[in-house]
Amino acid sequence: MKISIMTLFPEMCETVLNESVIGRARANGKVEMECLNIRDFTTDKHNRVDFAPYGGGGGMIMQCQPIYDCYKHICERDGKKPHLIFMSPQGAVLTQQRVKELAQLDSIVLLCGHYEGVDERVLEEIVDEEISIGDYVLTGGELPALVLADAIARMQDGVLSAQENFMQESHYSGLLEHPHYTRPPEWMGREVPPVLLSGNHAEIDKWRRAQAYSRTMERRPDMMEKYSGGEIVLPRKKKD
Ligand code: 4FM
Repeated sequence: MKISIMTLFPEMCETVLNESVIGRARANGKVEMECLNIRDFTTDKHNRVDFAPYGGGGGMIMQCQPIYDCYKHICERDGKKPHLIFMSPQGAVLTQQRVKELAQLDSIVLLCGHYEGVDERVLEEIVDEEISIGDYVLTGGELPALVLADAIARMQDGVLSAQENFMQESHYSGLLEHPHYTRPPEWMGREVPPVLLSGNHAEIDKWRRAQAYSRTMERRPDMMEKYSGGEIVLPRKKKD
């Protein structure tokens, strides 16, 4: 999987992508990521990439030419037309289901807008899909692109540890997570639930599953409805 980010702020993206789990995955060749500076592709003699909107109103609009030439560069270099996603609040809201589907593709380009918008004509010409990370407005598409890149990267083979993969594939998936605890056993008068210290793995599993259900029921009843449509694993009743 190769993810290319088209942005006016490539250093911001590189910095984030070189850290932590994704940074390690890149270094180990588990995912390929690159950040392209849209400004490098402008043909404007003053290196401009944006102008005032036709029809007036405030702000600046990103021009077609540098964005189109940047995408064309990727296409010609790689000899294919990778799936291009434009990050914007007008897009379909991202779900883990869509992340899993996108994670199967072999190359993706993420286009980050900035300022007041992007000229609609280049969007019509090159965008395959428009995705939003949620119903709020940011100053640009970089943070959303990094969110999507992170979500896709962690689905690739070898990025998560065996333990982390197990958690993801476990029967709790589709529910919120159970609470987690680590040392010490008592902190500021708060004790770790004793079952977790019992060493009884069947009981621990039962407790965690019950916690996942009650949290989901309480905090995200909408998720519970969807989950009920899938595989239901109710906490086992105790045998008499
Ligand atoms: C996007 C600003 C394009 C300017 C943005 C342009 C967003 C979101 C978002 C801000 N993107 N999910 N929410 N983008 O707020 O994806 Cl030109």
